[in-house]
Amino acid sequence: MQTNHIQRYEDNPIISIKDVKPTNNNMEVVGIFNCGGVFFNGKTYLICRIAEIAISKDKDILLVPTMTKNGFSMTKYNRNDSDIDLSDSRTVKDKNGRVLNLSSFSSLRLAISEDGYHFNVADEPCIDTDLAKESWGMEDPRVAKIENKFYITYSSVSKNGVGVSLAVTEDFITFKSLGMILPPTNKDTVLFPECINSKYYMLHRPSPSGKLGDSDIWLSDSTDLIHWGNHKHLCSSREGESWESMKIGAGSTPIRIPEGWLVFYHGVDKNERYSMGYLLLDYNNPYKILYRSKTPIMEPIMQYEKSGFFSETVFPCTAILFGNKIVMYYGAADSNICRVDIKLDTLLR
Ligand code: MAN
Repeated sequence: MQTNHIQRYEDNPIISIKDVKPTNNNMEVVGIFNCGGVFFNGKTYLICRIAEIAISKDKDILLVPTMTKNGFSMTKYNRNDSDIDLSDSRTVKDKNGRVLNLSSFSSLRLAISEDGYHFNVADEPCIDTDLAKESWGMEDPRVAKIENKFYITYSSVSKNGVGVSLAVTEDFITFKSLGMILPPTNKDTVLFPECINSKYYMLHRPSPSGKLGDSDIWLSDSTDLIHWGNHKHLCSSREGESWESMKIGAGSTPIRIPEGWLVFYHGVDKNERYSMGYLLLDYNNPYKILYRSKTPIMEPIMQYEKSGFFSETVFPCTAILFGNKIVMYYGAADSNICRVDIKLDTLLR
């Protein structure tokens, strides 16, 4: 179903597994999905998350790749082992629910398009894996253009947890890592593209692991993009039967529109179904929420969103404003990248 303001591209997905070359002959690409991107010098640049598993000759054995200084090391898990839990396709857990490993390894590669529909995906990662913090992979990039540089926030995953790292590029050819800016457990971090009252701002999503607190959206500020403070809780997941009862996380880089800052975010329900909503934040004081969508503006309803490496998922990371229209590139079922065009006037009406 399409609504008045949401127009999915009819030939979705626009980038899929077949467009991606595996890292080597022992690996199989299982997804190209959550991507951060911008429109720059007439081209669309997307930094895409590529997930790969190791090819196993024995169907009962799951081989999990992790990065070491000598290349990939494979950890073997027997799918019939009753001591491990593979019920979530993304992880290998023990019987107590502790994550022993991710089931795939993710890296970040650049995809470039002249027309916004046809993309070429690079064969190599654009940002190197840092073994100290990313031996389990790099995930879910977002890009913000700030003062003529492009800043990339992404999740760094290792056995020590998931934190948020920052990298910068001026040309999408050379990239410089600026280190981890938020320690575990944190992800879903988007930078505001402009300073507000001489400070940089970001939205992020800490996940308290105990029984106190929820996985909600927070807002922080900084004077140098590296050191962040003034942490404040911005908005909560909604309780009960809601489409966003379990957790929420910022999706795309905030867009400045006349009404304020427009931010698309994902909400997860109790069945781990990922849908999309939006927030409108005050332009001068982003701590003030002017509007929050009550119902999802997009849910996983198409086959390519309902079924994949992690099913029932739409995951927005890129929204680009062209006149009165937003062009969004989103991850579908942790398998593909899709495009949806969103008409602003009907969305905000
Ligand atoms: C988590 C992240 C995302 C992923 C969703 C759905 O939020 O790991 O990368 O898309 O789960 O699996």
